[in-house]
This record gives sequence, structure tokens and C-alpha cells, in this order.
Amino acid sequence: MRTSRSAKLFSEAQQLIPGGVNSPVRAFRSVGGQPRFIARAKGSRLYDVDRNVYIDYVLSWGPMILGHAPSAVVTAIKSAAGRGTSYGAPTEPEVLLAREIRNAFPSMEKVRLVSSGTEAVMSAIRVARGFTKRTGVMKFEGCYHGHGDYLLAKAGSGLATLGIPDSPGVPEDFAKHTLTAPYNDIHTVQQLIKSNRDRLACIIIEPIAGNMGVVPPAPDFLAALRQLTSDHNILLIFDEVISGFRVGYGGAQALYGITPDLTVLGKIIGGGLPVGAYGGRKEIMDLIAPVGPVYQAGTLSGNPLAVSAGLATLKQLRMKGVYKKLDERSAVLAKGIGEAANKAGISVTQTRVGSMLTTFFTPGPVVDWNTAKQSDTKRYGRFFHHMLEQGVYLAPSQFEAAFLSTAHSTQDIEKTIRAAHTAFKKL
Ligand code: HOZ
Repeated sequence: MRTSRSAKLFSEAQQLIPGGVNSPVRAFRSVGGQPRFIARAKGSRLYDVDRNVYIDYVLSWGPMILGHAPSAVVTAIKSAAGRGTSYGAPTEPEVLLAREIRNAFPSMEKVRLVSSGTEAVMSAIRVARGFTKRTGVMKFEGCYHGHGDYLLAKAGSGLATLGIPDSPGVPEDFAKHTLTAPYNDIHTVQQLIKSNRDRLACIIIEPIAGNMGVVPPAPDFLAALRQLTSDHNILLIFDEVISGFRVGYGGAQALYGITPDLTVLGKIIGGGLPVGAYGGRKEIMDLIAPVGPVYQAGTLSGNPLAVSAGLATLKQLRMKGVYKKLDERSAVLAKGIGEAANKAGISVTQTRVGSMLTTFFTPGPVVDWNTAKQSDTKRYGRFFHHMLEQGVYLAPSQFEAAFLSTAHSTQDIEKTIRAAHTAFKKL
């Protein structure tokens, strides 16, 4: 596989951009080698600058649930761009998107649009603190909620990939307000609540963890968390930036039947353009300016291009059978990869919820960050490269999810499983 143009660009990028990338995991540090520079993408395929073609399971880390450049979304973006790219004034599509979000997530009685998941999380926590008049935040080890200061403790995604437990640059004064508990461990949550009873404003969780690889919630864990938080007047925040509109139209909260106080969305609702949203109970959201005193603002918030792309994406997702098809194809893929590993005598643990999945290189079970990090990441790196060489683009980190889109055909899945057989044999 020729990679000289990517290599040349990466070398220049490293002179200009920290690590040559605008987001750390892209740098391939944990899998070794050099990132491929992408020239274009269509459907399930990525095309790099050296003209290599890959079946893409990163999908921009989740948003491209319809595949790349779906015609309905491209048309919507083009048409919106022709009407102007930003006004800094309200528009009708923002109302439509807020309504669509509320229809899908009834717990989000009021919604505020922002420009990224990180921004949405920071804002949700601010309003949670404003509402409860407390400062403490509890999060779960291995969950990633963007790069807001007080959420970088024991976080997943890039920090897990690069082995950074807590980021320098976060003042101790901020970090001291953050408590962490192991994912799926309700006993520790109980203990922490007990010893910090009047301090905790909120507990934030990825209801399906997607940033330490995919780790589903244990049966009843979310229900117990809901009960505990209600009992102690602590707000429960679901970070559904990944799972929202991904595991079903109503996200993880509809799948598991749990109603959080606040929800954070991103990724899919922008159809591949930068967007985030947070929302929840009316009485909480009405604390936000200009109704209330909790301040949050943004020049590009509710950007017309992003909102149009989001609306066009959601319209496709409302079509009958979309999630069923995604689930069925993902099940075939997960089973096929598992069988390929078995055949080659490689011990893996497959996790999956709908169209988000991970192959952990550990016998498992994988239920939290401690068990996820038992994975043989060196072996994952070799697997990743054997797949890449065969035209299958997985996340360049063990601790990220693989995603399917509606554009992934059964042939794509079959080709991927064949590639997995070859890759596992080579390990
Ligand atoms: N932290 C993101 C995935 N969970 C990666 C973002 C990116 O590199 O684009």
C-alpha cells in the first residue's frame, strides 16, 4: 500500500500542528505508524491522498450514521450555504431541530444548541451547579465528556489512549470538585454520595460507555443510579453525544427506559458538522440566560449549516427499519470478528450495543475501565495495521468504538470479516 503522500503531509503537519493532528487519537500514537490523510469520503468508504480506499468504521467518531456525503444531507447543506452561513440571529430550522430533539428525547423539555459536545457538557454542568447551588461532580473512570477542565480526571478516549490519567493545566482548585467511580459499580457511587452528601451537584455518565471502547451498562446499573440521584437531589446527566440517535432514535435513555435530568448530545445531530446540544427539565433549563442568570452564549451556536445537516440526517433516521438494519448488520460483523478470533486462537471480548462495538484483546469480561485496560493494546495495534493494509479503517486506538452506518453493505461486512480472519492469523 502506497503511503508516501500521507507521510509527506504528516511530516509537514508535525512542524505546524502539535503532533501533526488537530485531535490526539488521530496521530496513531498507540497503534504505531503514521496517520493516513483523507482526501474524500463517500458512503462507507474513505479515500486517502495516496488513492487507497478503506471501509470506514470510525465514521468521524460516530456522526456519519448515514455514511459519508449522503445526498440528502449534502443537498441540505448546499441549499443552506446559499442562504448564508451564519447570522448570529435566530432561525426557523433551530426551532425545528429543537422540536425534533424533544420529540425523540422527551426528557429534554428545553434544548440549547451549541457548537460541540465539549461545550454542551461544560454548559450542562454549569446549569446543574447553578440549579443545585453545589459544586461537586461525579464521573466514571474511562468515560470521556470532552476536554472541559474538571472532566479530564481518569477520562477515556485520547487520555486513555495516550495513558494520561489527569491533564496538566487543570488547576487543582478545579480538579478537587471532581469525584470518580468505577463504571458499573453502584456500591462505590453509594459510598461517594454518602461521604459527599451536600457537595454533589450532578453525576455525569455515558449511559453506554463509548470512549474506553464500548462498555454497556450492567443490568439495573442506570436504574440504581437514577434512584440514588433522585433520593439525594443530585442531577443525573446522560452524556449521549455518542449514543444519542445512534443506538435508537431516542438514544440510550429510550433503550433502557431511564429519564435523566439533563442530556448532552452532539455528533449525529449535526450530520457531520460541528454541533452540540444540552437540554433537560424546563425548570433547570430556564435558569439559562436570558431567562435566568446562568450564562452561556456562542456566536456560531445553532449555525444554519450544522442545523440543516442535522435535520436532514434525522429525517433519514426516522425512516422505518433503519435501526433494525444497523443492529442486524452490526450483529453479523461482531459475530464474524469473534469467530475469526476464535479460529485463530486469539482471546478477545466483543462488546456491542446496536451499531457501536469493540473487540477488546482480553478474555474479559469487560465491564469498566480496569477490565478494559487489561486489553493487549500492542496486539490491537498489530491487528489494526493488518486490517488497514486490507482496506479496513478501524479506530487507531483500542479504547474507541467502531461504528456502522446505513451505507455499510453486507458485502462490506463480509469483506471486513474476511480481512479479520487474515489479520488474526497474522498475530
Ligand atoms: N475523542 C474523539 C473520539 N472519542 C476523537 C475525536 C477526533 O480525533 O476526531
